[in-house]
Amino acid sequence: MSSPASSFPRLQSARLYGIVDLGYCTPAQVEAMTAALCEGGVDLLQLRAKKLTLPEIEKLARRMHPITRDHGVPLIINDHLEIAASIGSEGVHVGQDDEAVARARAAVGPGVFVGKSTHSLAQAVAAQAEAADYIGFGPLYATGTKPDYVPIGLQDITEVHQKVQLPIFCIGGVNAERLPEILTAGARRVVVVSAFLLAPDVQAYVRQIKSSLP
Ligand code: 3NM
Repeated sequence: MSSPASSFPRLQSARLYGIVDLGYCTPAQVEAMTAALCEGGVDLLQLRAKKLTLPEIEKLARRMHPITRDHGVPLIINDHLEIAASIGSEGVHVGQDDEAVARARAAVGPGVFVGKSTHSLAQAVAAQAEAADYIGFGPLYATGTKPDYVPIGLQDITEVHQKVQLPIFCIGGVNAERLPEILTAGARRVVVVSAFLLAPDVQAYVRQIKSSLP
């Protein structure tokens, strides 16, 4: 039995998910990066800062939020439910080793969407049973952004879309060169991190990827 699909229309229509990852930019660059990603056309934007302290991350989130809000882009906080709750972000994202979806939802309250990372078909189906609002599915390719994970390849993309009715964002090594084969494999939504943040012209690169999505 499938759980009902996400009730957030903005997730249903979202195709391109960007992440401001502090592994690729400095805190001083966060506003400019946020603006470039939003202006290029990301539909969702996450803040991910694995090496900063909670107060540092909260400060960055508070600096990003007015920019994302001005562009109508939901801001999603990676891992830190308390920061999501305190700044009033539109979403929170949890990994397999983080809080269960129900606990995350209880912490952030209704109206805030909860996404979950999944790394196999079984985890994707389990996240749907847990009533996540969307899932990340990957890493499709080996990626320096999440170096300890074994890539899952493209072969399960069609099947995950048959089994899981939530918005599915394919992630891990996504870039403009690989996008055609990822879409041919059945993906409809993608997350792009390093390819965006390291692009010489971030806004133009985002626009290029966005224009290739369904
Ligand atoms: N999560 P890039 S892969 C943050 O599979 C993240 O859950 C993944 O970065 C997952 O676009 C990943 O630079 C890294 O490869 C994505």
